[in-house]
Amino acid sequence: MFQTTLSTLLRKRRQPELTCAQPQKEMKFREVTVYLVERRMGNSRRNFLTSLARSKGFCVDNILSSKVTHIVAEDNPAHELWPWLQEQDITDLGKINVVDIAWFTQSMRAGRPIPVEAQHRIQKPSVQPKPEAGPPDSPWLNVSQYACQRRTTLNNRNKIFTDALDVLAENYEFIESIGPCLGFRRAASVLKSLPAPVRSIKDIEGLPCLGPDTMAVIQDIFECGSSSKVEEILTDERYQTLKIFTSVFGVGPKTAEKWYRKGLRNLEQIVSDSSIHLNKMQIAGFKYYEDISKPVSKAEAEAVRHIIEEIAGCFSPDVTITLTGGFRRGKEFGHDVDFLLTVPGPGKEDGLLPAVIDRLRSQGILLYSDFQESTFDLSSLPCRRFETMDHFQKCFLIVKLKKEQVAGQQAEQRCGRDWKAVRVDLVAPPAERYAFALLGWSGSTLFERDLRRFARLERNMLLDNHALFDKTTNTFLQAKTEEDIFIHLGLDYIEPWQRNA
Ligand code: DCT
Ligand code: MG
Repeated sequence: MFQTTLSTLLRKRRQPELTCAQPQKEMKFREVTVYLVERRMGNSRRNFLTSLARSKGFCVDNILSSKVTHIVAEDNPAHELWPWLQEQDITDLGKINVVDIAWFTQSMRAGRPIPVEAQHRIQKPSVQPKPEAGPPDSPWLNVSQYACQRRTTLNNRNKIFTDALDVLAENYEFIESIGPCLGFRRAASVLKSLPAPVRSIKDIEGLPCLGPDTMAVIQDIFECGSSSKVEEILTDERYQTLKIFTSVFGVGPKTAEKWYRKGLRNLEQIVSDSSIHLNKMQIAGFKYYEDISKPVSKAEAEAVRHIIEEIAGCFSPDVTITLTGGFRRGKEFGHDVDFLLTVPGPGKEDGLLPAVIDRLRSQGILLYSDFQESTFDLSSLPCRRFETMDHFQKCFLIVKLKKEQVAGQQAEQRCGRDWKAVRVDLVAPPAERYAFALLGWSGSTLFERDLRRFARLERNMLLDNHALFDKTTNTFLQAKTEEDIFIHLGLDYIEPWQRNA
């Protein structure tokens, strides 16, 4: 019944790489000629990526000439790449797209060259970084301790370290040891923001949030290829069991620990133990475990959006629906789909979510719902605690998504079913609170936490999902857009796809 085992919950090992590139065969996309920059990428990876692209009909040239339309580089900071490109003496370099590997991998996934967007470009630096600032050997200068002052894309160049630190953080989360958990999360987040892989311990000396425990883990990985502390946790029965238990919707560390202490070790034992009383959320969590423990794809999220749009449109033609959470940050997969629903005009959102829920039910596609009425009251704001859920009208749902509704998916039969259960969160803030709600629900959790911390410690302001309050002047600061909030905080605007802290 529970097919998701620990091995699928834990990260997969990298596949071995090919050593010699396939020759060019059929060219499907004549308007695109790719050149892969070997420096930092390495010869074998370059060969592997060349073969991959050619097998998909892309033209990949081994020589950098003005015939090339896309120069693709991996782990090359702009201030290193651009001087090198300029030395290559190519005519019309300015007309060539200089892009990060993310453009390449997304194109491979799409099976066609995707349009180049701002986040793909490796911009020519306008000023060279000053070598005299910062620790002498560290290539990264002025990295902020606040995630909201760092740009963190999904292109994590230090996965080997951040995966290890995330295991340590998670292990502390299971024992509800908040301090050390946050310490490792912050360290991982700093490494995720770096524009290139860490090559030696010297590279990261002087960076914020990297305490002695973190440095020891990184040192271990440099010396032995892995951290013995992390390996120990990964093979620990307690960690493995808590990881499986907390993967069930509605099961947090406290409940998981309670079951573990009872001697229970797998999900079958939980459902067959008559002394265990499951709440409504957990019953749904077990019932739909096979589906909702699997990632939700972007195409599935879009299909859910269509359903909600159609239904909400019956409530009011003016309703707007915004995809938030990880998908707004550019993720291809998430554990759920988060939407913000708003209707212009004061109080116009009243009754919106109950109407949506009723209609999902009458269509026979509502598998679970937990509706929370709005308790929003501006006079009780802003709230000091980050962990507190916001007070907007919201609901946590499980809906039945028909495979035929998902773009690119056949109505295949899987386990005798043509549908998949998907977790969906809907939030309906008043329209005038939209910017704050959007910023709060876009995440990531650590980015949000640091925005609030920055507001409090650096600006004497209180920020939450409802409002921004200036304690110096005792006033609420108004905002129509996320940009307005960043301006109030005196922060450079960080795009959603740069908030993957
Ligand atoms: N959030 C928040 N307060 C909380 C929990 C979450 O403000 N107590 C924000 C941060 C992220 C956003 O809401 C959506 O939450 P999740 O769906 O849990 O996160 P996600 O980034 O969308 O992750 P996933 O892609 O796995 O769904
Ligand atoms: Mg989400």
